[in-house]
Amino acid sequence: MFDVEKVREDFPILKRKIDGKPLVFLDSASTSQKPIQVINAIKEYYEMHNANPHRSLYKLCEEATELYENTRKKVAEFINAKHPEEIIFVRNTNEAMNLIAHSFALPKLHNPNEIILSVMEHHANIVPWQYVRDNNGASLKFIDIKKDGTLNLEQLNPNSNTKMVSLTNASNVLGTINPIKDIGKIAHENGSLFVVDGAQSVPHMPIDVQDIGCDFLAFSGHKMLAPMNIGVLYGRKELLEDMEPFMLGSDMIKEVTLEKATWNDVPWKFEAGTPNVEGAVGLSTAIDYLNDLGMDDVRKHEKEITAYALDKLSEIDGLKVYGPTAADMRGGVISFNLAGIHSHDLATILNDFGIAIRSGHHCCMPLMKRLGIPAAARASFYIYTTKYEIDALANALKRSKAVFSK
Ligand code: 7TS
Repeated sequence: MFDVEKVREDFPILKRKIDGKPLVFLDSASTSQKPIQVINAIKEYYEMHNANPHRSLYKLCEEATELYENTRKKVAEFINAKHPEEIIFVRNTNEAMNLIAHSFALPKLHNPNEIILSVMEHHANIVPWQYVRDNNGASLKFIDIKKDGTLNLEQLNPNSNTKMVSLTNASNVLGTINPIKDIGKIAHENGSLFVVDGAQSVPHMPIDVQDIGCDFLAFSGHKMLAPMNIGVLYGRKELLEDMEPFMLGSDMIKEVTLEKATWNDVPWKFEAGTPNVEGAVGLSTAIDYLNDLGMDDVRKHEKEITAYALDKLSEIDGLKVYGPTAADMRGGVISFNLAGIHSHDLATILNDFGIAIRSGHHCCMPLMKRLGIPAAARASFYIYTTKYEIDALANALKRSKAVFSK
């Protein structure tokens, strides 16, 4: 049985006060807070097992290697990948997208090939493809959104030149959850690869790469209870084997002479240099934590909080929420503007109440332009978010409005 108060006890930071007021952390879409289990696992790693993995035969090295490689297996199970070798450790979603762009798209796509994206993408899923376009002549097409903040899928319409469709599973601004399984089917019927940005979905709902049928999935550990600088690129094994390496040096090499080098097998071919074992240990513990809660219950809790928040925010005059109106069509983020107040001012005032929200363009400048706004405020939720925190947000927003109307 999911018990939010019990969950909160595991997060030391949630006991913090901000200028004497209890912290209300509503910025989990930027990065999640970390439970004590993850913090302790990292501490134990450094106290007991630290060594550079894959390199030597002594006990500590064996242990560090096992911790790192066992996390790969755990991640594979978590997203139901067929093989652990399909899991590449990267720093974050941005790096995962760069890896696909450099190792797959740059060498394999060219004019007149097309990549389909959407206007709701995070810069991480736009800028690497612009680089590909500018360096190999491929073209980009952007699917628009409809009035309700969902994708206009009539515009998907791939043609014989469309080689890749890359879309977010859940928008970090609109909250929209896209029908990726249906989109993947259309992409594959056309012979296009399907890339999914899972930064805002993998931490929040059950994700099964075989069921979705995607070719690549990118996500960040730091948004799902793990530390920063450990992320994942899932890729189908046949594709990874046929791709060029991304970064060159040490662990990704099989043999080097002064004349040439040969590459290690997948996945190590894509992991140059000393890896982030501490991050892997944290990610492994984070996945255990989420599995213990159950990803269905994680989603259920967030849907309930989102529905409650949509309801509470709708009571505030002059407050406009962006994205779908129904909580089942959204992840746990709500972006909004309050008439006459810039989102940065709003975030500053809310900070005085101990409330942490994000403001600005959320690394989605093209979407801001499409919505005709310079910026938005955003509250985002996770397993530790409570209804009383939403009440605190709604009350603080009402007070902010009063301050500004003076
Ligand atoms: N894709 C989406 C949909 C995201 O929301 C983010 C981060 C990224 C990619 C990039 O993740 P990173 O770990 O590589 O940075 N989004 C946010 C956000 O909404 N606020 O801060 C970071």
